Amino acid sequence: MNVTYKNKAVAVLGAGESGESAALLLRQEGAVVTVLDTGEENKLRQKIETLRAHGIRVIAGLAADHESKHGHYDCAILSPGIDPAVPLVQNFIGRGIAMVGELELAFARCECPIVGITGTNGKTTTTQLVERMLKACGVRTVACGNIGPAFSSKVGESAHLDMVTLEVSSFQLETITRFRCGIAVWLGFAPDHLDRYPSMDEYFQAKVRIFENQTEEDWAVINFRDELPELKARKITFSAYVPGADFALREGAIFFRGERVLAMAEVQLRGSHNAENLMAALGVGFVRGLSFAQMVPPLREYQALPHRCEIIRTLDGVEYVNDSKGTNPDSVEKALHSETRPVVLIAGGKDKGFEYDPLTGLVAQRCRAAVVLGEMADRIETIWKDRVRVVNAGRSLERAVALAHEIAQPGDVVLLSPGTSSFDMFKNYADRGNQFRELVNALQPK
Ligand code: UMA
Repeated sequence: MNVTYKNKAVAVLGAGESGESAALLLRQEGAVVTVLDTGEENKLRQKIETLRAHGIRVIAGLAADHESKHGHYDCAILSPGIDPAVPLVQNFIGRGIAMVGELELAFARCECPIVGITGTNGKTTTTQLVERMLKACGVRTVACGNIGPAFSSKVGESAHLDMVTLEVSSFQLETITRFRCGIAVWLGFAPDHLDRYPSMDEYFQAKVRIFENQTEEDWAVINFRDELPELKARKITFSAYVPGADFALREGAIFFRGERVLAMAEVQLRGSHNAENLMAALGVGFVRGLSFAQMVPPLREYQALPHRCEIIRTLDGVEYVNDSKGTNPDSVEKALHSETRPVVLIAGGKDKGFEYDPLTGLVAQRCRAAVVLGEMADRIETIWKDRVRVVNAGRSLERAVALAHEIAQPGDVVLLSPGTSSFDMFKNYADRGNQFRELVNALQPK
């Protein structure tokens, strides 16, 4: 650990999971900590009480904005959930106050190697697969980072760990300086977060920083299909879609350099995208010197997380699947590719700047109908209506479920895979998925 903040005046920007964890960590080190959050004070009540109980000042709402212009601080810590372009951040930068990202703050204190896992989709599933596999093989580790809890809330344990299993988002990578992964996992890349990045390239440039500080001693476990810059680290490649990688998917099984390792029929996960998540986890274990015989049992037992192609029930011969975590078009594509039966797709939500045109061909090919929902319903209807039957549920998930129930035939799958975020109608993707599950479970047989 190099920089100490003892007796320094530190502003922590954001009172979310990262900000709260960073503030508590700094307080323990004897810093004088102020958390600034321009959100409404009444929404932060619980956080404010927790932080103040630890001797941390909290300034919320407009007062935080004012403080960011005039308060005297030695440095500021930035939460990844805050777009650096906002005034709260720019006011500090404009005054020449050093800005440190929460990931970098924690990294500087980490006393064991890190396996960092990034990619547009699959991060959380793969982070959980890796954590479970390493633990079952006797490797002391804990999962944290974008998956939650924040890295800075767990880094204090790192002296007693063999490895930290860290889910890393592009937002967290934007502000790194020395952050380095002993093993960096690149799951894949697709359009996302276009409400934060002006272009796909800027999103890519942020994400690819996970390799920035690696050396020849390190490892990169990467998706064979993606064009990546020259890497210093040694590489292990995987692909469920194209031949030639170290890990391949053939006849429904995962092979490593020709050796048959794991049949997809043996695991609880479905689809080629999950085969790649499993390959990435196996790649991490391989570079850690674990044997496939050790790795396979825990991977077999892993249950898919809620809202990720979660099977809810079968009614009148129709299976209902909740893929509410499908918050970008790439995840819808993967969910549709996982299905072999006709699909009644429920899609749409908040306008994050996505184009649904690239999905039109696949939807026309795989779907009996599309039920469109939320802020983007009309736009998606216009794009798809000439190629597939589209019914518009407006802003009612209840209506969407009823329409899908009416349309679906025995042998079909009703799939909620919205392809964008949920914030137009719901608290978050989990709220959307839970409401969907309740509505489906309340359906009566036809
Ligand atoms: N805020 C301000 N002023 C502003 C803008 C925001 O004060 O101008 C405040 C907000 O009021 C809020 C806080 O900043 O209180 C941001 O809170 P947050 O929960 O959005 O952000 P973090 O605490 O940094 O949470 C982040 C990740 N969220 C995002 O990156 C958006 C969490 O992942 C992660 O668990 C957490 O760090 C711990 O490291 C969530 C996420 O959605 C699941 N991640 C994105 C994704 O997976 O797609 C990247």
